[in-house]
Amino acid sequence: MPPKRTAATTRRSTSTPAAAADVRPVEEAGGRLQEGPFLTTAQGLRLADTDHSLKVGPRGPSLMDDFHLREKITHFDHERIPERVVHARGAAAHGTFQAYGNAAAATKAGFLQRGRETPVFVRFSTVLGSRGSADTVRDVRGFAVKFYTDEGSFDLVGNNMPVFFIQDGIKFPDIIHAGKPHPDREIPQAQTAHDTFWDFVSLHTEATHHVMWAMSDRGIPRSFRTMEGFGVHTFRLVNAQDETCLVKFHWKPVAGIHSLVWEEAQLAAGADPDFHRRDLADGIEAGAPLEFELGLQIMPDSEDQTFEGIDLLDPTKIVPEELCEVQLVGKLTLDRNPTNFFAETEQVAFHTGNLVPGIEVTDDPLMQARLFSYLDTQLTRLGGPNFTQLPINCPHAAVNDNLRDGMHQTAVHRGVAPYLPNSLGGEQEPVPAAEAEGALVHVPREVAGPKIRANPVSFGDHFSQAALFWSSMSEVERTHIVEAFTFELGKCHEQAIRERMLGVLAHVDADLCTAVADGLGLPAPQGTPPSGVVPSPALSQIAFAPGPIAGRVIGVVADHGSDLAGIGRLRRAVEAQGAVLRVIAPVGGTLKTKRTAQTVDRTLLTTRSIEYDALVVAAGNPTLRDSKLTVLLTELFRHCKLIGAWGDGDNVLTEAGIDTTAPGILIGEAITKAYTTDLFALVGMHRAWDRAELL
Ligand code: HDD
Repeated sequence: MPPKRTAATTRRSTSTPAAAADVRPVEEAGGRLQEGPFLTTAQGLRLADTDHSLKVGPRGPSLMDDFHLREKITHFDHERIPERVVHARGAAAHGTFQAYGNAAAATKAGFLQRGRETPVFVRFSTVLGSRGSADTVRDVRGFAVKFYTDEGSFDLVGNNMPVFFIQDGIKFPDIIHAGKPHPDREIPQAQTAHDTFWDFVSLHTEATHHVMWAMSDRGIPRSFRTMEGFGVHTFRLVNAQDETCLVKFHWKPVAGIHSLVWEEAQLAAGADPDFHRRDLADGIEAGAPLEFELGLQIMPDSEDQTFEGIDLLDPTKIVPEELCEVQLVGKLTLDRNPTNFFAETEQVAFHTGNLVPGIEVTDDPLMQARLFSYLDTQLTRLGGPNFTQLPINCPHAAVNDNLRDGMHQTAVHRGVAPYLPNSLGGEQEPVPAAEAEGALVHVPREVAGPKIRANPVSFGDHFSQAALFWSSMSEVERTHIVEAFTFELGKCHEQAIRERMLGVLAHVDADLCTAVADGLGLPAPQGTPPSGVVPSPALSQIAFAPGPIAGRVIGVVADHGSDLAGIGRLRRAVEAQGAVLRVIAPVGGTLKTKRTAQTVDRTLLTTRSIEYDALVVAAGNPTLRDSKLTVLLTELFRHCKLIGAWGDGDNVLTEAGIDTTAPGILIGEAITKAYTTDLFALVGMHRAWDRAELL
């Protein structure tokens, strides 16, 4: 059967009145569904053989008239598109945003009104690495959300850190050139532990607050589901009465904010470079959607656009939550994996200029440059101006844009008058809408001043919030920050860069500077750190109460002869929490007793400690011993993760040299309700940080 032709594909361009732009859904586009019983060419011709090129006899040569060979190879030759210039490595998911309905006083944006549910597509990413780089490197994570609202698409293109390296977008190429691999040898990949990055940062002190975040645990999240997201800039909201306020957007993870430790991040980069991508897809597939609440910090739209002395146009500054509460206005649920990575995750195009009525931008000079860059970059990356017609980029609102032609035009537009005004379009010709009809009408604002290249004086404060961040950290978080700076600067070859960066840290905090200097074996310079800094406890990510464990992975070490009934009870309890249980045994296959069986998910050869948030040893094999098991357990111990055993399983821990009296070690008689309750509470705390003192 030839593909069915639709009205859209057969209609010829005439002088009939133009209707809405006629973009064919992909499933109607000439039989491109990749279905049907037979293999065909791109023209739909059925193929008899796709394994042998057309040759003169079995030993060739190949013939020029093999159109199938040429089509197959030509298409393959052009399969790749340029990767994103930044944020090339990413993974994404579909979901919905449910508004709580309490934001109407601040904004008229339709998707934030009561009862609204909006489809979304979210892409998480790292900034510096190439498309094939490892997930767990120390870096900022992108958190880009496309809301397909019925007023048009709104993109909130944020990061997992609320501040940025630079205050003015004109510096973006500089910071990225400094952070990317060195241009001569293209190394190191996906990391900032090298000379050019620290050369730039140490000379460019407005990056100091940002690098405090990047060197903290925020730079190595446990998973996409356990990181915060931030719109970074201050936005302007407009309500139905045309009243405005200034706002900062936050995403709060329901699973809590949790990170890896540095050694895990490094191990994962080798053992499973797809660590975050796999976790995202596996979690969704296992029925544990990712959940985040959208929060707003709402501040008056004051003349000077400051709040409590903080310049709201400076993207290197936060507004501490203790000064301005984050009000939760809706929930994002990511529960569907993409069907095709290239079509969706790779081709999705975000743009900070995709706004809806009720949300406007401010004069933040970083934001202003972004408004240009996001549209521009797609022209190269996606090969022309029609990328909004790609299914993942199609708005769910009706489109009637008078934009015509261009590379890869898939719409068959009607009519002869794609211009305004016209007298030939007939009654259905689009007309500009009024504000009451849903148009985005910019709030009128007076703008005046001399034409200059300069920063406001307030942008000159580069240290007060870096010190605020440091002062808000717990002891263990501070240790991690010191170790991160020491590691990164230790990887620099130029002594002058290390010394200059120590000079910068001396202006943040003397203890921080001394600890890093000690690690580098250098003298600590004197600085003038800010005084009177008031910590913001909300910045620390140490848990004080157990959080949910959905999406977490618990390993159970077992062998033939283990308490399989106990493993069965443990599995049911773990799965009831939305978490995953994996059985690890010396070799693969199935562990069986007469009454029950457990499939082995990993062997000691195919697993590594980074895969587990907790690991328990089953009763029944007290002599189980293997050097790989010892490595597994000692890594978990070092990373302060929960380790448990029931019955005589604790012998295995002792054999491996694990101190079973240390914090975060759970020994029980059997798998009972009480045991699993304690287990989940400890996993919900993420780590037994008290153990760190023993290490
Ligand atoms: Fe950007 C991609 C986030 C500043 C220019 N950016 C990109 C992505 C995220 C961010 C999450 C990946 C989107 C995706 O998944 O496709 N960028 C930010 C944040 C910034 C920021 C939170 C500061 C607050 N970006 C920024 C500046 C510029 C750019 C100042 C240029 C002046 N960003 C780009 C870009 C990218 C991009 C070159 C590369 C791929 C793309 O846009 O679509 O246009």
